[in-house]
Amino acid sequence: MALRACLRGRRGLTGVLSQLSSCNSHGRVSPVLIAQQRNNSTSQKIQVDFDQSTGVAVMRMQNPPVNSLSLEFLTEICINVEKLEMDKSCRGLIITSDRPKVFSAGLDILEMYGKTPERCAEFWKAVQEMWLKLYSSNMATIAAINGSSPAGGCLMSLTCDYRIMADNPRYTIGLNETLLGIVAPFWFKDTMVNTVGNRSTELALQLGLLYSPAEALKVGLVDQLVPEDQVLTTATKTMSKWLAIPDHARQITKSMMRKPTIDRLMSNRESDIKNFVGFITKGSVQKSLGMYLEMLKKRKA
Ligand code: CO8
Repeated sequence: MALRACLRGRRGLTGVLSQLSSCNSHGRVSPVLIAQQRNNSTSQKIQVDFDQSTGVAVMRMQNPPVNSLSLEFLTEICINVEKLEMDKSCRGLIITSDRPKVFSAGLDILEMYGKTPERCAEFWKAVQEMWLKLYSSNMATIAAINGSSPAGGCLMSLTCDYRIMADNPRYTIGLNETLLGIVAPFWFKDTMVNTVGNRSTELALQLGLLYSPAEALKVGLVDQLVPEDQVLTTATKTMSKWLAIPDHARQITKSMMRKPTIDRLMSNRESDIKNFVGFITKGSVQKSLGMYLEMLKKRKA
């Protein structure tokens, strides 16, 4: 992957220099230029605003009510990330939510409840695909976590290079799978270990811990807390720091850190899908999921 990063040769130092040369005398990019170069694309569930003058795309998830990751939504995410990845002028990606109070509720539980093994397999392949695309991205990636982010939502933010969360004690983040009577697969676990270390992951996964923003910061699950209305602006400012590093050096370093984890899933994709389907279609697991869904509805009532 490091080689791929090199060969694809995202802008690198030359890119940084050419970007500087398009600035005015105060070092700012002209607003006219920004307006001309902004490149937006919207699918039903995702809004992407790509500013060519900065090389940064903002991807907003808008899948009501809680940005749960269904097969359809995961597919849209993958297509959009792939498009940005192919566009060499896009160097940074900020992922955020357009929904109030929720970044993402994680995997769509309805995709795992009462579905055929074939459909479950297709769904799980899409979950793997999203993780692979984001975790191995050559772009610098920042999660602007402007709401709760349990389970798959937490995983999604863990694929990013940096996490900024709204400092609102009502929000939580964590891999809470055991609370649903299900088990986070090895690559969820590996991603968390790579972020917060073995001991914190062991506690978090066994107990299905959902952390408040302050607790998440303390354990290293997020990197920074800011007032809710500053999540996106802080992410944008932070991104310029990441993009000041020559791309090839940053990409090769990222690849060096993440490659063993990615390779592990790549060489076990089929068996991981089989494990998931075998596990999720078990009667006892289906019962747990059914009870959890009921609990969600009751809590609302
Ligand atoms: N999937 C499907 N529907 C969901 C989900 C979800 N993940 N989360 C919420 N919903 C539904 C609710 O049931 C509710 O539906 P309805 O309107 O029909 O009653 C609607 O969305 C709105 O939910 P809330 O009223 O609860 O919304 P709030 O804004 O009050 O709260 C939260 C938002 C905090 C996100 C809350 O909804 C919540 O805690 N949701 C559950 C989150 C969760 O536990 N997700 C785990 C999913 S499993 C996963 O991601 C990894 C699985 C790994 C599998 C490994 C197997 C081997």
